[in-house]
Amino acid sequence: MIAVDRGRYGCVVVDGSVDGPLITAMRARELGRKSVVVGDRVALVGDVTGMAGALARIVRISERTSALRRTADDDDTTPEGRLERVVVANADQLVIVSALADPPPRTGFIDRCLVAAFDADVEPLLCLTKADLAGPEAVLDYYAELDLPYVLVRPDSDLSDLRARLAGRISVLVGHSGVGKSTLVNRLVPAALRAVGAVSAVGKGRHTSTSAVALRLPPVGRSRTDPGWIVDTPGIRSFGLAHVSAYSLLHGFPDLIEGTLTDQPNCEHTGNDADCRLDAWVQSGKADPRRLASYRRLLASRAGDVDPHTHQEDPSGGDASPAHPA
Ligand SMILES: Nc1nc2c(ncn2[C@@H]2O[C@H](COP(=O)(O)OP(=O)(O)OP(=O)(O)O)[C@@H](O)[C@H]2O)c(=O)[nH]1
Ligand SMILES: [Mg+2]
Repeated sequence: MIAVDRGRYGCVVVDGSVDGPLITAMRARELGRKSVVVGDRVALVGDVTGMAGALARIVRISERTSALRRTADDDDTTPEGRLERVVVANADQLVIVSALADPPPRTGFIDRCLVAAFDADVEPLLCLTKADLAGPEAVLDYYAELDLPYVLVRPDSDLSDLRARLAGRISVLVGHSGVGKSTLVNRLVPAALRAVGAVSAVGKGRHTSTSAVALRLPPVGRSRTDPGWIVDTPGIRSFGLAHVSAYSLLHGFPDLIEGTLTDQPNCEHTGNDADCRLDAWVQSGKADPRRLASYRRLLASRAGDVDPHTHQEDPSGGDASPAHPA
């Protein structure tokens, strides 16, 4: 399933790198309350010709190889607002898109995405856009102790490195509104015609893209190998992680894990755990203190100590300007 719009699901039959026509489908009653998300492999019955007016039914969802989840805390005033949602199913790679300026990078947000990627067993790739406006040094310095793959993108940059990293897999783009996800998708898939918005509209609650769409990448040269799929998603304000256990949170911080090995088993690694060895680990220069601070902010936000609307982006993580809404 590659796109959803008002209860109508767009599906394609994929055979190697050859795709069939777009088939419009609705949910069959037997699915019950199971949600169908972009990336799901589904079984269809009915009219699967894909011709105008044809409507098929989704009768089954295959077991997912991965499920990228986020707790939607955009709207935590309603019970539904705290629901954990699967964003995309069966993805292999999470492409964390962050602009280097306009809007400024938020390492707190990137850290959350990394946790979500490790939790979903999806490989992370940092994609730093608008490299024509600012340099990547501060962000890369913050992640210096991680083996985090990254690509730099500017309007005229060569995308062959990125294409090589996308080949043969399903990759999901996530990032704040206005960082250039759809711009990038349009460059990668010229036929995509994804709407692109002016950053001035950002922060007024408007997002240019309103639903996730999976797009087949065009073949590279004459190669017959699968060039992969890319999923454009609407900009998000935060990546809610309430569904991730405190233990799993740490896996988004591989640079800190070794520092916890000599801790008492019951240590929760918060600033209140007097015996926590992480402080000494950082003081001895084994990890960046900003990373420990970010980890503890995440722990605290999960414990409900901090208002998720004000804490979620760290002011200290190498990006000074809080001027832009997170
Ligand atoms: N200078 C510069 N501007 C860029 C670059 N990439 C994108 N932009 C501009 O940034 C603005 C936002 O781009 P979009 O592609 O709509 O951003 P998005 O991430 O898809 O936003 P949402 O759909 O709201 O989540 C547009 O005005 C783009 O022209 C870049 O590499 N450099
Ligand atoms: Mg967009």
